[in-house]
Amino acid sequence: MDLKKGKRGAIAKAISIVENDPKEARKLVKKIFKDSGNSSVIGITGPAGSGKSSLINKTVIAMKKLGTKPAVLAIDPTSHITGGAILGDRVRMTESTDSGTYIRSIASRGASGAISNSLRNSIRILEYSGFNPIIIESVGAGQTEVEISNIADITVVVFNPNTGDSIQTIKAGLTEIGDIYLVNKSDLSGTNQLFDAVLDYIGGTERNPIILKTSVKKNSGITVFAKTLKDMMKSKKKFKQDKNQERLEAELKDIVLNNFKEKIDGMLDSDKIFSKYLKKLQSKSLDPFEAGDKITKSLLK
Ligand SMILES: Nc1nc2c(ncn2[C@@H]2O[C@H](COP(=O)(O)OP(=O)(O)O)[C@@H](O)[C@H]2O)c(=O)[nH]1
Ligand SMILES: [Mg+2]
Repeated sequence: MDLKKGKRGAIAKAISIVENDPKEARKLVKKIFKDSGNSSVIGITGPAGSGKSSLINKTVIAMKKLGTKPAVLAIDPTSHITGGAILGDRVRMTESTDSGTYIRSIASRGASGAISNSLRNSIRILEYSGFNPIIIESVGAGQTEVEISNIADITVVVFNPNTGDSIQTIKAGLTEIGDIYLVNKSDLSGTNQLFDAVLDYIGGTERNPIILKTSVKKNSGITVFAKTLKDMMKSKKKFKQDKNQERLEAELKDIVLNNFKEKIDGMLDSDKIFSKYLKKLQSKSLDPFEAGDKITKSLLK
């Protein structure tokens, strides 16, 4: 029951299991599932280098002071390639780790578009261990920020003024997802222009998101941000149940589709119809779509 007590080693082990060992992961999820789904999930997204990790490092300390018990999962799509990013995050986040917050980098695996199973279950582990909120850091790279808003109860988008493409980023879809927009690095010039631009593009929308300036360097705006998050955790509580139900539906579909995919993948290798139409394709008497349709039809019979 070390996991329930929030023991660091037990959590680390459990997350490794859901990342690497599907069989053990099933046993684990069976044990903890009933006690999950009760923490606020805060997604923090934005371009690489916008200061998400630095900001989280400070924010969790402020949130602890406000009486919450945050944990952090940093999803880094590049971490499995170089490993460097993990170290970067770890180093930058040591301050908050020392204060007793659980922080971990996890690889975002799986097909693009699919929130990986391991992320869902890592969140469950942290919920079971008594953490609330669970903060997810994800690099805004195309699909991921949209995805993060699917699992997060609160979505935070981080911009900063020293990147010329910030306005482009704002236009490119991030306008829809944020509950809070941060203009971080507000110690740099261009902050007010960017703040005004964000206000113009996003502030007037019906959702009425909150827009704040923060600077990790100057340690300004962090307390306000932490307080805003805490208040929002409370105010969003009434939507949590509905969101959970939707997420479970999406997860169930994922699992069923995956099961089918694996099953059928195995069947195709020895399927006569498949090899028949493969030959026709290879000899160019059918095009790929035609061959695909024929095989699919025969499988669904
Ligand atoms: N000037 C300034 N630099 C910052 C601020 N916050 C973060 N940085 C720097 O921006 C760089 C990227 O920060 P990081 O937290 O790794 O960004 P992430 O990729 O979004 O997680 C680092 O060199 C930080 O020291 C800030 O408020 N002001
Ligand atoms: Mg980071």
